[in-house]
Formats: sequence, structure tokens, C-alpha cells
Amino acid sequence: MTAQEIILVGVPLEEGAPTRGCCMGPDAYRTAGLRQELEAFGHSVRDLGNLRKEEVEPLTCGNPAVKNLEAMAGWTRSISKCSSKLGRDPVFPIFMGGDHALAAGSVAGLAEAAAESGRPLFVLWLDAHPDFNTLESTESGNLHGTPLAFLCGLPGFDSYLGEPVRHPLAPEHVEVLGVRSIDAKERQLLVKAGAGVSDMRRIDEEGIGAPLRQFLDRVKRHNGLLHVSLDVDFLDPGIAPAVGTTVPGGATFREAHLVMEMLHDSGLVSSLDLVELNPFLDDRGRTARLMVDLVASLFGRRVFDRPTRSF
Ligand code: NNH
Ligand code: MN
Ligand code: MN
Ligand code: MN
Repeated sequence: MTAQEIILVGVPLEEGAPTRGCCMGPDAYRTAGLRQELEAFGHSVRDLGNLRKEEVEPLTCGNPAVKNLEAMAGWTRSISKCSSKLGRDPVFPIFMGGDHALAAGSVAGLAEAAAESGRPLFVLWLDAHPDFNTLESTESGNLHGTPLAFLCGLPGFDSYLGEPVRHPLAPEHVEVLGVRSIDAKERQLLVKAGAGVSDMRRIDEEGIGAPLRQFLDRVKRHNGLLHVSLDVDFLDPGIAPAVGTTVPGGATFREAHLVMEMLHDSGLVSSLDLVELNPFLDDRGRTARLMVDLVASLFGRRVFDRPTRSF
């Protein structure tokens, strides 16, 4: 990877998750040395500090289970403004969350910028969950379970931006990798929309490289931009305890690094979300450090460069 200008954006949003503490995520990444790690690879890094949520008009929706709708809308509006600007600049933005509700804003803004560039935006969603609930389907009412449905243009989300999403993602440009927990109504919505899903069962049988390689080939064929949204609970809780919604049977240390290494080699990734880190639940910074190591793999850290000559 040639040297790039990387922009760090802190998003201390935690209203989408059931457990408090994600607001400390951005500072945990700073403490774990994310910036220094990237600079060690020759990239220039600028940290914009933390975003704040906008104040919005009073909002309601028909589902009484829904929590913190106004906060969700305020964050989505401020994050999307920031990300649509960054998407137009020749920089690589990293959004340091914050819970996964963050991605509603980051990806909506990047999709606007991508539409202007004429290149299609693809999204790789690394997560135990597909986050494909609507305001109507959500049972928990936790809005971090909704951003991908919003981004794919499902109905009922106009309150997030105060208008319909202008450039919905094509569901066939989305791949959800690592899934092992889907709600019943969410499953129906996901199947109907036709987004790509590779669950842990498929990963167990074929290895994590196979579905990822197929998706990357597709991005390349379309000359697409690729956004990666990395939820901490993609990882197995045994290696990444600092998350409010652990699900057993997640990606191993090696599977996660392989994903990052393959993404690096593809040269296709143009932006990244780091979400759901809850430092309050961490074990001496272990999860934060693992996330930083994964970002280092994405930016080209490797143990050994294969020599081109044969022996
Ligand atoms: N699907 C569940 C819900 O909507 C869980 C979502 N939780 C997440 N998503 N952590 O990544 O409440
Ligand atoms: Mn998620
Ligand atoms: Mn998740
Ligand atoms: Mn296509």
C-alpha cells in the first residue's frame, strides 16, 4: 500500500447499544496507539478529535420498543455530514466508535460521495449480527441493530436524516461476514432484500478466505470503493471480551487477521468503521489492542513477505 493520509474521527456514540461504555471507545483506540501504529507504516495520520451529535426536532415512531430515536437521528446527521466531506477528499477515513449505529451516518455520507465519483460503493459488514432490523421489526429497540437496513433503503427510516436516504446501497453490493445471530423478522427482511450473507457455518466448511475472495473479486470487477464496518463481536468473545453483545463461536485470531491481510492485498478498501468496543468491559486493554493490531494488518503489517524467487 502506498502511503496515504489517514483521518481518525472519534464518535462517542453509545445510545444505540443496550450497555453503556462505547462512548469511551475513541479514547481507548488513542490509548492503545492506533495513530502511532499507522504512522509506523509511513502513513500520515490526522486525528480530528470527537464529533458531537446534532440537536434534532422531537421524533416519535410507531414502535414503543424503540430507544433513543432522537439521539440516533442527531448522530446520523452529524456523522454523515463529516463522512460525505471526507469521502470527497483523497484520504482514508477511520471512524472510531462508538456503537454500530455509527455506520448509519458514516456509510450514508460515503455513499453520497461515491455517487458523485461514479464508482459503486460496496460494504463488508464484519459482525455476529446483520443489523438488518427496521424500526418496525426491532424487538430489542436497540438501534445499533438497524443501520444496514437503513443503508439499503428499507422503509420507515426518514427520521434518521430528516429525509429519505439519497443513495441507498445496492443489497448485492453488501456482504455480511461472520454472522451467527439473526432475529426472526430480520431474517425475512434480509432474505427479501437479497444482501450477501456468509454465516459461521459457511466459514467453518469453506474457510473464511473463500467467501471473502469471491466478494473482493466482485468489487474489483465493478471498480468499486470498499467500506469495511468492523464490529468487535465479529471476533470470538474469548479473544475480544470488550463488547456488550457477545455471541460464542466468532472469528478466531487467525481468521480475523487473514481477513485483514486479504483486504490489504486487494488494495480496494477506502474507509473503515471500528465499532462496539466497550472499554468498560475490557480486560486490561486487550480487546482495544487486538483491534489496533487488526487495523495494522489491514494497512500492511505482515510477518513475512514471500520471496518471489524459488528455492
Ligand atoms: N439483532 C439484535 C437487535 O437488533 C442484536 C443487535 N446487536 C448487535 N449488532 N450487537 O451488531 O437487537
Ligand atoms: Mn453490529
Ligand atoms: Mn454485532
Ligand atoms: Mn453490481
